[in-house]
Amino acid sequence: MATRTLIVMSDSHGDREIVKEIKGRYQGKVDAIFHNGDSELSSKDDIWDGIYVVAGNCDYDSGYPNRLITQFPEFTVAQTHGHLYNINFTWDRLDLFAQEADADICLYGHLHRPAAWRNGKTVFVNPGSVLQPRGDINEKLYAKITVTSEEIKVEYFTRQHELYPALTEVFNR
Ligand SMILES: [Mn+2]
Repeated sequence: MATRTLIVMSDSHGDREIVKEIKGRYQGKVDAIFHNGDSELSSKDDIWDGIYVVAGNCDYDSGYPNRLITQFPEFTVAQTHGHLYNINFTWDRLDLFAQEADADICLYGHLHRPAAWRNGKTVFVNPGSVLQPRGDINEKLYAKITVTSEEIKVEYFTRQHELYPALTEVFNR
């Protein structure tokens, strides 16, 4: 299969400039760009042309979907913010969502903490927050996912687009 590259950001909380910058940097050069919610922007904003975006708990604009399933020729991506799946307390419901979508990759946000982990066939990815990091890793981050027939690689980048190598994870397909 062709190598597919996905860019994933989340929880930009009103910072339109960083969304615009990441979009400008990658659009046309990668296979897809995702925003996992809590942008706090209008769902009608033309910044969303070409970005898969879902609703967060801080998005009061009702124009955003709560979840998106995006089908690529070789794999399926399920995407949701996470608050509707109670992810502060349990992974069970998010896992069920991923299983029902038969997802190879499940994208979420909400926790503002970068994380890449696998359960069953699904690789779960939280890109962290591009504005408000929480937890041990005090860095504003977004994620790049590279999918080949052999592996799913998850890498994190700073707002200056520098690789944050300590967080790189590689999962066999
Ligand atoms: Mn948030």
